[in-house]
Amino acid sequence: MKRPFRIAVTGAAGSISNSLLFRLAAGEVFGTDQPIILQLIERSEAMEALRGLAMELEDCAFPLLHAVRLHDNPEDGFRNVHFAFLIGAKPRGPGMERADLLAANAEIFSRQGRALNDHANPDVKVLVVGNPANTNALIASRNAPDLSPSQFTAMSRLDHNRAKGMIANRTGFNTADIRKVAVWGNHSASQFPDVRNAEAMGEPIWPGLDHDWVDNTFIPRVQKRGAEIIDARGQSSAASAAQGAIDHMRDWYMGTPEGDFVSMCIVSDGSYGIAKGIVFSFPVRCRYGRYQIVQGLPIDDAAQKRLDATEKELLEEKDAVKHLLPA
Ligand code: NAX
Repeated sequence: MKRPFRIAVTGAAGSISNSLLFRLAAGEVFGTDQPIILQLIERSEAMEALRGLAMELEDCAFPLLHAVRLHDNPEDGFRNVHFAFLIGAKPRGPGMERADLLAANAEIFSRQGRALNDHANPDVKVLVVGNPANTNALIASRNAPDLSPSQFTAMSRLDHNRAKGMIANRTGFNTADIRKVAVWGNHSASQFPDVRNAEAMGEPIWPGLDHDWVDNTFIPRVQKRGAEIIDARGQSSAASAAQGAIDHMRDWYMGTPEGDFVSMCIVSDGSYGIAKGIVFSFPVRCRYGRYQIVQGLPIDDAAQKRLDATEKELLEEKDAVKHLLPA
């Protein structure tokens, strides 16, 4: 029997976690022969709800789930964890400005970064889902000086999957046949979902696509899909966000399929001229638990404008929290 992985999840009583946790416990991320221990973290006000969720997990009698621990602070919750899903975040309240939202979350994620630094397994892999996800990941990473920045990522996989789903719908192919979709930049309405290199059954789809549809329907629709879902169901994406988190962590740990790439927000190394140090979504390939940016994809003038716009937004976010970023 393998030794269990310790997995931390913050915001564990929330909507996304409610979909994620049962699938984690069923083995969908780390494999059906990998036992896990869940270390669930919530605000003290939500501990009773979390207790209820833990009872349900227990009642499923998942063979892989060796233990569930409940914590109301990240210092205990992150102890010895191998993987951390940072899902809990402060939502935007009435009258709250973007800068206030960034600052409120900066406090949460700087504490969590320090706690990961001091208490997690030194090889911990971190996925930030809570918004503003890219800048939250940057703050956590900068507060974890003993960990490598490459251990901190944020989620653009939901956007990637949305783009893939829409292209499959448009072209009549199955999503499994669509490859090499990419999402660049911030997980926000400035992101650039890019299908210029996409293939269906190994053939390029760009020449056969209506480029007006791409610019005026596809791109804005992926960018604003989160709002479209809130309008329709009165709540933000939950099950699809959990699916994005599952896909992100599974591919990071297990590797991406041959001949394809996925999108992950990672600390920029300057590839494609993107400012070093910001957390930016790039097309990546994963192998042996590491990821590498896919190099050499063609970027034309229109694509460059879109990259510039989303990079600018991330630089502004970084500037708004600069006082909370240790040198
Ligand atoms: P919910 O409001 O249902 O749940 C959030 C949970 O986090 C709550 O139970 C709350 O008590 C807890 N929490 C808040 N601060 C915490 C802290 N400091 N420590 C531990 N727990 C804390 O939100 P949910 O729908 O689950 O969404 C969670 C986050 O994901 C939000 O920030 C949301 O904006 C973000 N999203 C990110 C997406 C992405 O693609 N990156 C897509 C989906 C989602 O919108």
